[in-house]
Amino acid sequence: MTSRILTLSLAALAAAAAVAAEPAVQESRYLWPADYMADPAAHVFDGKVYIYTSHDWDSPVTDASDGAHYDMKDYHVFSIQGDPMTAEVTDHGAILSIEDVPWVARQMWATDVAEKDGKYYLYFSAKDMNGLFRIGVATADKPEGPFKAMPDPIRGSYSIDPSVFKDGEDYYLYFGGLNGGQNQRYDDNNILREMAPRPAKGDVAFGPRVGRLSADMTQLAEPMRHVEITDSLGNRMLESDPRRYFEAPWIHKYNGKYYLTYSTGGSHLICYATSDSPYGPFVYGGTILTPVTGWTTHQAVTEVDGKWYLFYHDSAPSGGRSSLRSIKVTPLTHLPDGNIVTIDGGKIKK
Ligand code: FUB
Repeated sequence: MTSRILTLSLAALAAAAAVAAEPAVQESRYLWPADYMADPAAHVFDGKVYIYTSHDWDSPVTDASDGAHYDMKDYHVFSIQGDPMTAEVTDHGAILSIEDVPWVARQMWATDVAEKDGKYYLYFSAKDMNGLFRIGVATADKPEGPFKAMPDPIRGSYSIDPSVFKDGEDYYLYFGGLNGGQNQRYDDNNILREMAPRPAKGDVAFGPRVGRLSADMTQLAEPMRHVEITDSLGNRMLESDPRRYFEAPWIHKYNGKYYLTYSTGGSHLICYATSDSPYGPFVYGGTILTPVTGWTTHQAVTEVDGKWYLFYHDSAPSGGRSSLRSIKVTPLTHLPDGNIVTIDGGKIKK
């Protein structure tokens, strides 16, 4: 009993220390001030950085209870040749819209793209006719599209925020977001639950899910698994922990380690956790980005010409309207011990 109390209080101290780390105020760049774009996913294809985004607009939908005000209808792509902080940004326009996908009813949320054998696969999350988020795939011969959607979503897929990580010959699909993102509605066997409340404060938090993609990139080759995230003492993160997973999984590899970065939702942080396996378990490492202006925070961590960058969004240009976000980039630093320097998200205090 005593050792459990000690473990719990050590975990609480570690949580407080990690959240309180002093952030670095550093240069950042809005990439496309002409329009509201969100959820950037950035990759280098053919020597250029391609940034795939969801597209915010001034929708009349104001119901925030399940995220309905994130009422997006299409995806866009931008490219940069050279330094992401200074080089010209090219707008390639809309690459996939609701009317192009027969199974989609509304809310085209976050997306990501992977390349295999000269073909490009766009993974996207949107609601079907039953109001359930599913993950779809669209294909193209060029990174800037045009993309053509498969007629149906990935078999058995659910929830939001797909991101794909290539590891050798294998591609892994990560996804999952709580609340409006519906992750909590699916059990360990990926079965939809009728009654599915969020875990209680003292329960283990939900993590993202992962599954290896099939050779043709359009289905999962294995059942989706829960990704576990622990603190540095090996304890699974609890729902009450401000560092626990909420949405926006993204994997990058650095010095042989897998880094999972994610949003913590209501505590508005981008955090990271590391592992020796793409399946985890991942051990919490720290905060990458402190809160930005606006409710959501969502990131991609990408290496460009030997330097690392954080692509993200905030709602400062729209005066803090959470569903009108703008994409940004800033340099990201891995320290020699593998930790990542915390960046100040610059939340505007009202
Ligand atoms: O853009 C809609 C949702 O907001 C995304 O899917 C989440 O990651 C959050 O950014």
